[in-house]
Amino acid sequence: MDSENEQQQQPQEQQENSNANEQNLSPEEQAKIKAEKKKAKKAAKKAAEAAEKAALEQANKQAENQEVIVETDEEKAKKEAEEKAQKEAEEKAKKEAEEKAQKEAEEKAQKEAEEKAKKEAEEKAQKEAEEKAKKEAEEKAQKEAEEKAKKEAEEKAQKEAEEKAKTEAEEKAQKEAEEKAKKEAEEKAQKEAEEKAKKEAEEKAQKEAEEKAKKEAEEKAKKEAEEKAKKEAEEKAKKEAEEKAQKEAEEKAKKEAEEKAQKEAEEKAKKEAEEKAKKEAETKLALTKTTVEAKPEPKLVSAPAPKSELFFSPVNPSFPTKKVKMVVLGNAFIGKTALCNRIFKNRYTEQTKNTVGADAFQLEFSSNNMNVSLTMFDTAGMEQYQAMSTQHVRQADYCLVCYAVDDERSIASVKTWVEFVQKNNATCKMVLVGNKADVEGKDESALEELKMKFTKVVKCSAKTGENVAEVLKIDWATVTEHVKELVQQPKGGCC
Ligand SMILES: Nc1nc2c(ncn2[C@@H]2O[C@H](COP(=O)(O)OP(=O)(O)OP(=O)(O)O)[C@@H](O)[C@H]2O)c(=O)[nH]1
Ligand SMILES: [Mg+2]
Repeated sequence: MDSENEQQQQPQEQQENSNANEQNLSPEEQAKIKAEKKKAKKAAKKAAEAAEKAALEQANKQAENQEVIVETDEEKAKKEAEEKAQKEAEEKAKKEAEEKAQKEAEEKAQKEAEEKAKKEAEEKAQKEAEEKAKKEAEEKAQKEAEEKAKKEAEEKAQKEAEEKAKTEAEEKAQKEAEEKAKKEAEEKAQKEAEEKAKKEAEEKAQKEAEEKAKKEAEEKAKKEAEEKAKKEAEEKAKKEAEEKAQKEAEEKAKKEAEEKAQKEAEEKAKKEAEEKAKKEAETKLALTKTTVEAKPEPKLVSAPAPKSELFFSPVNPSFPTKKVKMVVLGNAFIGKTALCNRIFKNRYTEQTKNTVGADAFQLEFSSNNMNVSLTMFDTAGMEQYQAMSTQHVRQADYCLVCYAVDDERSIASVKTWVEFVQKNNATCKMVLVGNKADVEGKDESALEELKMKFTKVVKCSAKTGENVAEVLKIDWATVTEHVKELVQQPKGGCC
């Protein structure tokens, strides 16, 4: 009985649960469940009908089997009771089968509906959860994006603010540095200006002091020089008077010698000219011969006096005659006298004496349709005799400025001799003669700048005679005949 109650109670609870569940469902879902239930009920009814049919068939079968049996009353009552019991049992079984089928159908339908509902609910829940999750994810992403954007914006703003601050700081620093530099430069400039002003003031003071001292020294020196000059002038006047007397005596003697030499030369030339016409054919041969003979002998000490034909053609009476005065200048011991001896006498002497005063050489020859009457003064190189050289230079048409190629001092003195000539006779022409070319020479670079002052530059050897003839190969026509008057000029040697 308890189990029966339980069985009756269970569907009721299930019904209640079902109703309760249905109440939670949507109207569509409830309609769906209802339709399912209807379907289950139909199926249960069908099952019950089938069971009833089967029980009926079985009872009919049993009745057929028992028809042949002769029944008694007892047996008949029993049989009816049994049939009744069986019928009741069958009805009960049928009812139970129907109930069970219905119950099972309902349970099945309920279960399926629940499962379906559950499934749908789960799907819905899942869908919702997914949507929610998706939504949340989107919201989150959006939020993150916003936060990121916000953060980036903040960072950007911060960065810009920092950069701005940095730029401002840099500008400020630069401005400060510039102002500082400007200030320092101004201070420096001011300082330098002050120092410069100070220095200039000091220099000015020093300069003034120096100028003052210099002026005082100059005044003192001037005073002393004046006194000295006065003294020297007195001494000089005295000396000059003495020298003048000596010079006049020398010139007189020299003039007499020159006149005598000139007279002799003229007579000699005249005689030679007369002989020349007669010996014309022989003269050429003789000249050639003489030239050959004239080749200097290194050891020739006292060669016979040569004729002027050694270097020049003889005078021609039909030619006009030009008188030329030449002066040989240069340091002592460079071979001036030796050179004159070679030119005028074709003679060379190893041992010579220093020239004292001056020696005169006379030579007449013809050149380019004119006769040249050449007087050459061989001056003394020694310093104490240079006063006389001054006089000769003043009257000269030509000067041979000589040096010895192996004598450095004589090379260095060429400049002084040139200045000496230019000072005393500005129009005088000059030939530069480097003697002793037979020996090894010294550096002559100092002469380079002077060479332009000479009409001719010759290197020769009085000793060997080499190139000596070149010295007097001059365009005599261009030489202005000397007409200068002897003008008394203040004395003073150059060297
Ligand atoms: N090797 C060489 N020696 C020479 C030459 N000419 C002159 N001498 C020598 O140089 C020395 C001086 O010669 P001088 O002719 O007396 O010299 P200077 O220039 O007339 O001297 P001062 O009369 O004192 O001015 C002598 O010993 C000569 O032998 C030359 O061409 N070659
Ligand atoms: Mg001499």
